[in-house]
Amino acid sequence: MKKVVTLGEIMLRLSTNTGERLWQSDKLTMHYGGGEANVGISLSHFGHNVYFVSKVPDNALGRGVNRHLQSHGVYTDYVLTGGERLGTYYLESGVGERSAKVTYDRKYSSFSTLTIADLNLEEIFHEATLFHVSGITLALSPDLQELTLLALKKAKEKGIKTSFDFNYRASLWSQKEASEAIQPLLPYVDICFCGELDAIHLLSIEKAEDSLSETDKLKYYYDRIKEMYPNIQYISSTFRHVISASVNTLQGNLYEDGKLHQSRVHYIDQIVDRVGGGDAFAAGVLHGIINHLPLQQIISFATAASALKHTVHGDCNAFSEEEILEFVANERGKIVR
Ligand code: KDG
Repeated sequence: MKKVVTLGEIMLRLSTNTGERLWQSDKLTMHYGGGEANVGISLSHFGHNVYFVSKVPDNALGRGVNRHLQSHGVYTDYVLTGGERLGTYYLESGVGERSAKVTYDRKYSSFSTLTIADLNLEEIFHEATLFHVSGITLALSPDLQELTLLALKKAKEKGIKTSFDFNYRASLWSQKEASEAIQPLLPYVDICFCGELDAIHLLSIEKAEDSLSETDKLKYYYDRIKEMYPNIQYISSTFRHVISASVNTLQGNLYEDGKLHQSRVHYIDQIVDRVGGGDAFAAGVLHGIINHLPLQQIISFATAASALKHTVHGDCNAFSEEEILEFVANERGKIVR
């Protein structure tokens, strides 16, 4: 089976118990997480041969990362060792009307020192079918921006499908910095995960008319993106409506060839942990595209994968393809009409 390659930072996550502020916590729970690692882990659970490209320190935490990835079936051949430290992030859990809060402590991380000279892209992309990366990686250093652009170009040259998730994180960089870094990459992207706010603020697309429905607005943004970047074949995102920190609705969207395909609306009424929900969704979409599945089936599967992720602790999806298909078939997600 061909390889799937994802590139990004994986961090130590330390989270508070529900109902505690970070500054008052005396116990934190440990997980590992990172956007592109989470996507890789999901794809591994869906049966793909996933290789994660990253850099971790030569210490117990770096070894912990490798163990974590391997325990989910992800190959760590291209997880380099070096640098000073593993990036860390703290998650203060949300409750009721108070949403969760992320505090990063990732400056000078091992991954942020990764450069193009460290990687043999020819070898990494040998026998690969898909390469996925996100805007988080671009935010971490100018070298990583250069590396990502070169990697996307190389993947395209080799006929590998490329996937990019905007994953804009306001605490890492400004919208101006993000749009300047993201726009030059998009001509090399086949599949892109981009929401309405990304289209407005990072691609400078004029705001849609207020009178349009949410779906028609998204279709308008996706039509504009397709005009700007005709190379992008698929564009995808979710509508997430926050009712409280533990109750959300979720609906997936997948656009191809001028048509928008939508999942049913899931009503998730007991969110355990919503971090990584977007990554589980992206992995579901990529899984369907790699396997050439019908678009309606892809979007139902991806949205169900994301809904299920909300029910487990930690950043990564822990459900197999069979479990998600069973969930979809049983219509177990509550539907809002
Ligand atoms: O998408 C989930 C990620 O945001 C989380 O796993 C941590 O990669 C992360 C980041 O940079 O915020």
